[in-house]
Parts: sequence; structure tokens; C-alpha cells
Amino acid sequence: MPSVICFDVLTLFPSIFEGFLSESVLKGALAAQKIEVRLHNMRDWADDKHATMDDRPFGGGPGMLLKVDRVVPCVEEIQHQQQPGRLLMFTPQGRCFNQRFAEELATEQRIVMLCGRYEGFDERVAEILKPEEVSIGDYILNGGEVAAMVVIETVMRLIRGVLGDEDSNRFDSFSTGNRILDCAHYTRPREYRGFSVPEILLSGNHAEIAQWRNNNSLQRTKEKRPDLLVTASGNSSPKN
Ligand code: 6GU
Repeated sequence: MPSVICFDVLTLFPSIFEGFLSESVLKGALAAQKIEVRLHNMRDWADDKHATMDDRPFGGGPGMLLKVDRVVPCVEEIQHQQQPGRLLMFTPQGRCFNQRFAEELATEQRIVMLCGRYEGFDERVAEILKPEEVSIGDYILNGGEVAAMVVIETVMRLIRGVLGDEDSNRFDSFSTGNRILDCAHYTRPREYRGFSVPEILLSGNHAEIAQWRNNNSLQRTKEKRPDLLVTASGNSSPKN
């Protein structure tokens, strides 16, 4: 796994990312140069004085489309700045993002992410650039920016040295070979409003604690996400 991934984000609203990148784990990863995030305002590639990025769809209908002659030159210029990297285009029609997809992306050195707005892109953007179209779930967002943040955050957690504890992502739910939910966790106080911490966790018996955690994970998965267990046992195959 490479120690630095560069994310290039193409958006009409770079300031959406400011708070996100300036707090907590992301802030630390950027400061430690474990990741690099470069924000590009696509409007900078518009040459007319009104910086028009969108236009009405041929054939009529609601909404506006991002213009092919604005978006394509912008992506091409950014791709040519270094090795082209992996090009993602966020759209609700894309391949659904999940932990396995994130693990795949974490092996890349460069990820270029194209964020749509309005009703989407002129179809020729995809025809010309042949990006990987990515969705983060079956619902509609105003644009791809939130999706790009989801991808950055999920992928950066997989980079060595980003998380404080080297092991702290190895047992994350949904990572490869771990299609089971995390167990329950407790900290002090031992009792609160009559709710106690399970006795076994206070016992110091590490073998029994490990066993309790395994059982708890399985139980929680059965209750909250039985679909994960069906997939894990091979009764039906995962969609991604
Ligand atoms: Cl990537 N974009 C938009 N606009 N809506 C979405 C999405 C992306 N993923 C889920 N819904």
C-alpha cells in the first residue's frame, strides 16, 4: 500500500471541503503528508465572462446539465499534470461504493474525482473520458461533493500510519474477510442509570473476553444486518 495518495477533486464548490479537511484525522493526515487533497474549481476553466458551466438539456425537461466543453478540458488538464490516476465520476447511476471498493482505491497513488451538480453531466463527458461512475447509495444528493468526502475519508483510513493505532482499522466492519459487525464497547462508569457493563469485560480474562466479543458480533449482525451473514455463508453472492 502506498504511503501517500493524492486526491484531486474537481468541483464547482471547493469551499464545501474546507471544514471537512481541517479537523481531526483528516487534518492530521494532511499535516503528516500521508494524503494530499487538491481542490480544483471547475469554474476556473470557463472562459466567458459569466463563467457558464451549465446549460439546458436538448429536448427539454427540468434542470441544467454540466457542459461537456467545460468539464472535459478541465479533467484532461488535471490528469496531464501527473500520471492520469484513477478517474471517478460521482453520479447516482454509478457502481455502489463500499469497503471493498475503498480497499481497491487505497492501492492507487492518485485518484481524480469529478463532482457533478444540477441534473448531472452531458452524457458525452462519460463517453469521452470513460470515468468509473460511482454512487454512494440509492438516494439522490444535490451533487457529488458529499460522495467525494465519503470516498476520501474511507480510503484514507486504510493508509498505513493515518490512524493512531496501527491495528485500528483491521477489525473494522465490512473490511475484506470481515462481513460482520463490530462488537459492543463500554467505558467508565461501570454502572449508569442501572445499566451495567457486561461482567466478563471487567474480568481480565482475555481469552473469555475475545470469545464474548466474537459472540456479541455475531449476535448483533444477526439482529441488525442479517443480510451480511447470508452473503458471508455463500447463500447469495454480493452485488459488488
Ligand atoms: Cl455520487 N451523486 C448524487 N448526486 N447523488 C447520489 C450519489 C452521487 N450517490 C448517491 N446519491
